Amino acid sequence: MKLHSFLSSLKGKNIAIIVHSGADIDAISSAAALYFSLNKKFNPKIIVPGHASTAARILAKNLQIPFQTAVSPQNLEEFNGIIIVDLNSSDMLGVLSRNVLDFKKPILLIDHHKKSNQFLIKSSLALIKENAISSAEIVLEELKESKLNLAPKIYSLLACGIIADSSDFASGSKECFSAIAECLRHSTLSFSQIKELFDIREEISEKIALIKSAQRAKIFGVGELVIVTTEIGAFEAGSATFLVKAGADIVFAGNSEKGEMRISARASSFALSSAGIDLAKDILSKLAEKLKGSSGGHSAAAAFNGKEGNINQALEECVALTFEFLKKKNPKAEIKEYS
Ligand SMILES: [Mn+2]
Repeated sequence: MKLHSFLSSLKGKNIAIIVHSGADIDAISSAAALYFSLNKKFNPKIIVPGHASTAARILAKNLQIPFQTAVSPQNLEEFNGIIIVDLNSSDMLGVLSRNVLDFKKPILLIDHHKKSNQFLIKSSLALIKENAISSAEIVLEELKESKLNLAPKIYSLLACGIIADSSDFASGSKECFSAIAECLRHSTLSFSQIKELFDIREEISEKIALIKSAQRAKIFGVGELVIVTTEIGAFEAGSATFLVKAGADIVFAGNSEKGEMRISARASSFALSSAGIDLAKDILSKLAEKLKGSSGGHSAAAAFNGKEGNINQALEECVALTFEFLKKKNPKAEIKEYS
């Protein structure tokens, strides 16, 4: 009942719901589910530091989710409390990290990432379930326990978060499947209609970007694993997911422009089970150390953000770190490039 006790501790109605920079579907759908269930009694506002992902923007357009982006530090004093969703490390708050760290009123944190060493708050109000597949599942439990009246739209939203963070149920748990069953029971939409709410292939530019990511792929083999890197102007997360669906086991898709370098990494369930790799911990956190950037995510899906630089070198570094990891498991492993 953390949400319930947080709400009763507030001394006013203004609540900021803050997600991570580069907000993904799980982040925006969890934030929106909170927004639409609180907006009758409270005055919530969704804030995305930096930018939201393409898929998140499509979902927000389709379900009229009001959110504002913060491109520079922002005074948060007008709020009586903050709910942070889908992150627990201060660097994932981007431009707002200092503002949140300085915030003295109640903060509730709902997340399913591994507890980072830059953990945001000391408060007992942190609600972290590292075994949950998505933040949406945790939000669903909290909303139900708070006895709020949940409209069908809220169930559709939470279903989006579960579908996206489980990579279409490539990973899942019994809690995750029972949560999606519950969402589908109460939503007015079918499973495929829900998936269409955040389908990035609805625009031609995105379809072409995904196909180009395959055209530009560099392909490496280590034992049974296929590692792919690609440089793409945008949609790096969508491209990485697409290339895993196309057959790659480990993908690094990146770009570097406008002062920023971004790399999205995805792994197949075969890579997770056969190599035991954790992309966030074993690869991108090490890249972040080398390139002085930041990283976050999970074993199968992770992201790196850094300063603009040579993207090809950074992608080569990702492959080298992956090979180094695989070689520790099997000293006889060799790497081969397929051209
Ligand atoms: Mn998530």
